[in-house]
Amino acid sequence: MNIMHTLRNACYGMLALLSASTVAAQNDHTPDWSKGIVWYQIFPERFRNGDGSNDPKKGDLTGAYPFDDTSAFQTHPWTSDWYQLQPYEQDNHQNIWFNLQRRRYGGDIQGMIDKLDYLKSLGVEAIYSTPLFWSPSSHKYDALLYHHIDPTFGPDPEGDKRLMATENPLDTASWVWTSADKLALKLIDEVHRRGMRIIFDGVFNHVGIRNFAFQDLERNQERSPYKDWFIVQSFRDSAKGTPFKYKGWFGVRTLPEFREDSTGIVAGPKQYIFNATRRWMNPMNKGIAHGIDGWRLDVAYDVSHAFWKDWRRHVRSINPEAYMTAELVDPIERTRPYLQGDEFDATMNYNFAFIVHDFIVQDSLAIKASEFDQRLRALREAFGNGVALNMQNLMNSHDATRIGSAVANPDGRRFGDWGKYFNWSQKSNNASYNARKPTPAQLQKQKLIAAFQLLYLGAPMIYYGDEAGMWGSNDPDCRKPMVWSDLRYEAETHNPDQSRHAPDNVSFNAELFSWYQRFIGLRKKYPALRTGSYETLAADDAQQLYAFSRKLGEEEVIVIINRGTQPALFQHERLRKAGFRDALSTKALAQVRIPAMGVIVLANRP
Ligand SMILES: [Ca+2]
Ligand SMILES: [Ca+2]
Repeated sequence: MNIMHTLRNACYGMLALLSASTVAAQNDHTPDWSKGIVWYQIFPERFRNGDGSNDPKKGDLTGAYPFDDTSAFQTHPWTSDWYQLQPYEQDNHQNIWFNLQRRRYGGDIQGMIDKLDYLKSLGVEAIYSTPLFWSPSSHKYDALLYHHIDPTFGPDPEGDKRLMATENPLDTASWVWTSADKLALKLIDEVHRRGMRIIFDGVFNHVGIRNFAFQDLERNQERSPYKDWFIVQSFRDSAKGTPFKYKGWFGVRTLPEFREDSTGIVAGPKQYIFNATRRWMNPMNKGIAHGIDGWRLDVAYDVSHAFWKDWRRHVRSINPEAYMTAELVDPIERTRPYLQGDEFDATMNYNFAFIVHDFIVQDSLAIKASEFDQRLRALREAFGNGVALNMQNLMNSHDATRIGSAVANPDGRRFGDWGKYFNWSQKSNNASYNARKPTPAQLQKQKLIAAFQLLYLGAPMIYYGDEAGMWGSNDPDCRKPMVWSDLRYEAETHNPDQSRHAPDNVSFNAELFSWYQRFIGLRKKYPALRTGSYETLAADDAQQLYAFSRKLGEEEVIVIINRGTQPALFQHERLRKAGFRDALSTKALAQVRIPAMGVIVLANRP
């Protein structure tokens, strides 16, 4: 949601320096199962339409930007040209950016279940799904509630709505299990049956205007049982002449924010959040084996530490191995208070993305290998080894330009200048941004980045479709429908203004997929890459060559990245002993020559 990110960025400067130099707890408070695991982020509305009968109808959009639930509407054709306005869209006479936000492609939970074997074949070990709870938007960060899956993600939307209407949300005994809820439980079981894990997105700071509590408050004002839940500035009172006024997240009135006091989110919404948390972690009291494995917490910086500490205790009391990762886009010192052991196990590691972007995406502005090494080290050592192994090392997400487009736009803004980069990398804000298909040379950069991400210390997270060769500028273009090998796509030929360009062929990139698969495979083959130690072997500014070693017991893996424009030679005394071989070809090597923009992996066992 672009406006929020702009606003949020403006507020960063005002955030208090909570803990300038608190020493991180070195005791490991993180789960073991999630150390070094391979994550995959799914945006459900755009992943796979597994059930054409449940697709959202016009009324399901009510309350969501751009607030048009009267113009013509239909499920948008999955394989159509992204920037092309379809006839039903042309009817409303609005531009592409209005219509992109209004589109629904019909992705759902059946689609996720149908593609678990695809994820398994890629080597994915854990899934982070953006919100699944009932909400009118495509992204679902504006929830009606937290205790039901969106009915349009399940098999019987209208039946589910009738069932939910029988509940009193304050009385958990009245909560039903809808058909969409049950399909989500099936998804969890199918994930677990394949030896994988899944976490849900907890958006606990604010809700949408169709939220049950907010709607009741809107209607009943001071008489509402929810009158304390939100930040009400004045109630509607004709005698006093006051309107109903409340605080929305960053001033956005359609996202009412929960009230907090010194103990965190106040008692009413806190209890509701705790009840919903338990519901998805131990559904129907069937046991935690049938529940989600953890949570990703949206805008964690906008909820007080007191709440997160209580919430973590609650989560860990249900499942002592649960994983909690925070959305934080802050420098190390401001991130530290969240990772001391009593709040989160990790963050979405945007700081990792910033460093890799500076070294590999940028060309003339690229940092030196030595700076790359220093910044990685500072980040890796900031929060203790348990956290480092758990950090979600991502390159992009639903809130950032795709890596396939980042590599097609070097030497613009620095990714680390989050707010500026955020706007600059949106085609809607920056007509000169290159949102076209990356060239083979640009794709080679993505490959080098992916290899590094998949071999580095931490838990790499792939954003859906990066492995398939998808491209797109920042939101909304980073949320295109997934490119599948069993679907035939129209070429992209439309510019946002509906003028045309030469066709960009859209199809599943099997070669790129196997590149990702190959490096994930190495990660599985060599436990040193998952949980081993880390040592820099070379940070050569002249050649822009970077090499590191991962060791676990007797096993050692050496990774050499040549970010330079010329082939490079790598020599190191370590190579004289121990019979290192190329880990991919298992050939013995007389000398280690790395092609420009290439990577070599050596291992001391086959
Ligand atoms: Ca559907
Ligand atoms: Ca808040």
